[in-house]
Amino acid sequence: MNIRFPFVVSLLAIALSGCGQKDVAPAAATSTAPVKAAAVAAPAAAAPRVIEITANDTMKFSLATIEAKAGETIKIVLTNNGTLPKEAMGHNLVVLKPGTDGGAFCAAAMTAKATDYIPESLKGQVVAATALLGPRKSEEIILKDLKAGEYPYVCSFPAHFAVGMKGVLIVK
Ligand SMILES: [Cu+2]
Repeated sequence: MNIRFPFVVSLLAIALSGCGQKDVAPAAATSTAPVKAAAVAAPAAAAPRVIEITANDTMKFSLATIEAKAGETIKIVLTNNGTLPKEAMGHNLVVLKPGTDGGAFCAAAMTAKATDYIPESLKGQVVAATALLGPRKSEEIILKDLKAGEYPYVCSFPAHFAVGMKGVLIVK
């Protein structure tokens, strides 16, 4: 474990930097606008569609299905509207790769409290995840240039998946 951990971290770092480069690429090709417009053109790169999802003390996401188009970029904003403390009723939103078994992921996550219930060994199955949110906290994730597929999403706080805190992002 002592030996493997830094290795895993450096692999993650490589994977993340790879994503970063990919993210930068598609943005540039839009503007050959006249001089006057150019001044305001820079921030106008297509804003992602925003999808608001709430969670609360009843352990359900407000949306169990999200639909998107292939190539689309979406921003998912998770808000925990509950009142119970994070240690008892934290919520996250973890988007998993198509074909991932959300139940198995969450079973492994139960013992991963130290990493906010994202098991190190299964990070390769995660497309994106919010932090674990306490009451009245909110966090967003951005999913760029989505590929077609069905992406399960879960709350990996212990037992929340079993109660039904899950959904699917369908990209066509
Ligand atoms: Cu939850």
